[in-house]
Amino acid sequence: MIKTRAAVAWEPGKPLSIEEVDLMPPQKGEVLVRIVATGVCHTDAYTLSGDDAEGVFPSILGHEGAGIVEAVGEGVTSLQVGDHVIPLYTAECGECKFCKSGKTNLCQAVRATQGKGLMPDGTTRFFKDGKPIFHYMGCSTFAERTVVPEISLAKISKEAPLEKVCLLGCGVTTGMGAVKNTANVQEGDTVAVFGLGGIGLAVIIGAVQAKASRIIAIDINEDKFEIAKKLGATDCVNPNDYDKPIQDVIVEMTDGGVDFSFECIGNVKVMRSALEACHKGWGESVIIGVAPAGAEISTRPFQLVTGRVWKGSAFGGVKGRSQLPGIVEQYMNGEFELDTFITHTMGLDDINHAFDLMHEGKSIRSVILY
Ligand code: NAD
Ligand code: AHE
Ligand code: ZN
Ligand code: ZN
Repeated sequence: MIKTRAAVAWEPGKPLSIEEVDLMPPQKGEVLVRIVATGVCHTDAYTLSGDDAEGVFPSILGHEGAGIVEAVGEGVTSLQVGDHVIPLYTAECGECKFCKSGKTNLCQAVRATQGKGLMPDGTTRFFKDGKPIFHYMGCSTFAERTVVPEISLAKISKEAPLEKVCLLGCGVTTGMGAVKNTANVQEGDTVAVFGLGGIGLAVIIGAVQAKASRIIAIDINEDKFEIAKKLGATDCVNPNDYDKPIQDVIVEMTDGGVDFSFECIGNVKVMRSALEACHKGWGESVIIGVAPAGAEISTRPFQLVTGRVWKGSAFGGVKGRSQLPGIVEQYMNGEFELDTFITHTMGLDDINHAFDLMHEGKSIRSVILY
């Protein structure tokens, strides 16, 4: 066993506990990674809250990290000690029906065990006093050292700053990818973005890259508007300023609705607004936000009959092993920035403060530096 520092989620709704845990060496097809930095995403807070249908406890959360390979298990051929990597919650085996389909990034090779907090062989690598601690989304980046399947690691340039590109492990890739891969926004299209956290702001970057003519940024926290405008939002709207539904406001602003909308909150009522803010005949709405267990979406079927399209996007439709290294290169070439997202940095001991800042609406991303 190796010792590692980790933030353990012992039970839902309780602060994380920073402690030393035991970590088994990587087994067949697995890799030991020293995490250098990790972002804190709203999905970590969602699972910690107890709202996640797949939430299991005790577990080590975190899925937006970057690190360095320290050891490889038997049979690992694509990675070696010293490689720089980003853990993937959407693996890419290249061999399953999903990978081969050319239609989706949702590799299923390890998804079933991953959703139960287990490694592909059905056991855990983390222990405390001999008792297993569950993994999270196949990543568990809130541990200084973690074990991850080989197919759940993207090998990236050693030149890339890990304390920044960790954000490409989830939030920024998700938002930009949803615009490019899921929606395929074109020059001149109009876009509405609901929720201006790390995901919504990355949607704005993607929409600017796609040369959208109008980017309407929507949030109930007006503190988010300055960054949204800096990144390229053309209009900022607070739904609380109106006494009619926000979809009616957007439809009026855009001569019938936007070409594309993105829900980046995880609120099923806002998902409906985002769909109904789309233009009759062709408007498409992409759900990115993750809603609590049991929540359901609804709208009048007439909304779809009359040409609006409802879609969803996971990890921005990006295939992690084959495409993420290229996205890291794009960042290195200055095609987009990450600094604006990083409003706070802190050590692992202060990780609960990162959750507080998120809940208070004061941060975009807190990055934990080990
Ligand atoms: P965040 O908490 O940083 O941002 C959410 C934003 O939504 C905040 O600015 C908040 O003020 C705003 N908001 C809340 N309620 C609102 C309302 N009623 N109307 C307008 N704005 C409202 O969260 P994040 O890290 O950006 O994540 C956003 C969502 O995306 C979460 O649900 C997260 O779980 C999900 N997510 C999904 C994927 C995916 O692959 N599908 C990836 C990452 C995150
Ligand atoms: N466990 C949840 C589902 C959570 C979810 O939808 N996760 C997104 C990524 S969020 C990253 O911050 C995702 O990629 N989903 C596809 C997948 O295969 O999980 C539940 O409802 O059970
Ligand atoms: Zn995330
Ligand atoms: Zn696969």
